[in-house]
Amino acid sequence: MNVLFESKNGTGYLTINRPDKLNALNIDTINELKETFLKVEQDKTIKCVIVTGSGEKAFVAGADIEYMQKLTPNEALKFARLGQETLHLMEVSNKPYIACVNGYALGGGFEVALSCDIIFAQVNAKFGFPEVSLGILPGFGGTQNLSRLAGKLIAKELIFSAKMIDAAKAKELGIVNEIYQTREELLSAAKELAVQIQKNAPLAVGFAKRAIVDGFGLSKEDGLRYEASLFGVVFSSVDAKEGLSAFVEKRKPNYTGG
Ligand code: CO8
Repeated sequence: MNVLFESKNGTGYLTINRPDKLNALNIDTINELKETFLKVEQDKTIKCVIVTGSGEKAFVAGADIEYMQKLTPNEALKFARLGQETLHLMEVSNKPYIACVNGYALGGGFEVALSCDIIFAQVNAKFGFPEVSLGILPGFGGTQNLSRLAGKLIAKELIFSAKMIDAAKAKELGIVNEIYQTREELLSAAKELAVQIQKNAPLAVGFAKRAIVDGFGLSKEDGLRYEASLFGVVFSSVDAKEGLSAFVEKRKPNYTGG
C-alpha cells in the first residue's frame, strides 16, 4: 500500500508511504490517494484529516521522476490532470485537512501540502519547486495555489529559481502555520488542533471552509454575498440552534452534525 489510512476518534490519519523513494507520487500512489479522499468524504464519522509522509526524510519528494520520464506528452497531460483532480478533492471537501510536513515537500509534494487547509512543518522541512530544473513545470496545481497563498511575486521567485526554502523561511512567507522540532511534536500538535476543530459544529466548520476557499476567487462584494448566503443556510441548522441555546443556558453544546 502506498497510502496508509486509519481513523480514530473522528480524525483520519493519512500517510503517503513509499519511504524508499521519499514518498514520490507515481500513478498507483495518486490513485490510492484519490480512493482515500473519496472514502473520507463518505465517512460521516471523520471530521478532520491529518496528512503526512512515511520515514524520517520526506513528506513527499515530488511526482515520481522515473515514472514521468517514460510518459508521452499526452500521457503527461493526463497524469497532470489526474494529480490536479485528486489534490482538488481536499479543497472541495468540507472537512479540514492538516498537512504535517516532515522533511522534503518538493514539486508534487509541495502541491499536496498547498491543497491542505493548514500546514504544520517539522524544523527539517524543505519546500521547493524543482520542476524547471528538470525541464518541466509544476503540474499538480502549484502555480495556482502558491500564488494564491503567498502572492505572485513569491510564487515566481520560487518556481523560476527552483530553489528550496527551509521551514523558517516558509513561515516568514506565510506558507507554514507553525514549526515543530520533532516529528512527535508535529503530529501531536496536529492531533490537538483536530480535536479542537471537532469540538465545533461540523456544518459550521465546513461552510466556513467553503466561504474562505470558494470566496477567495470572488470580488469582495460577491465574497460577502456568498458568506451571507452560507450564513443563512447554517443559521437554519440544528447545531446553530444548539450552539446559541447552549451559550444562553450556560452549558456545553452537544453538536450532532445536523
Ligand atoms: N521521483 C522518483 N524517485 C525519487 C524522487 C522523485 N521525485 N525523489 C527521490 N527519489 C528516490 C531516489 O531516486 C532514491 O531512490 P534509489 O535509492 O532507488 O536510488 C531515493 O528516493 C532516495 O533519494 P536520494 O538518494 O536522492 O536522497 P537524497 O537525500 O540524496 O536527496 C532529494 C533527497 C534532494 C529530495 C533528492 O532525492 C531529489 O532531488 N529528489 C527529486 C526532487 C524533485 O525534483 N522533485 C520534483 C519532481 S517533479 C514534480 O513533482 C512535478 C509534479 C507535477 C507533475 C505533473 C505531471 C506531468
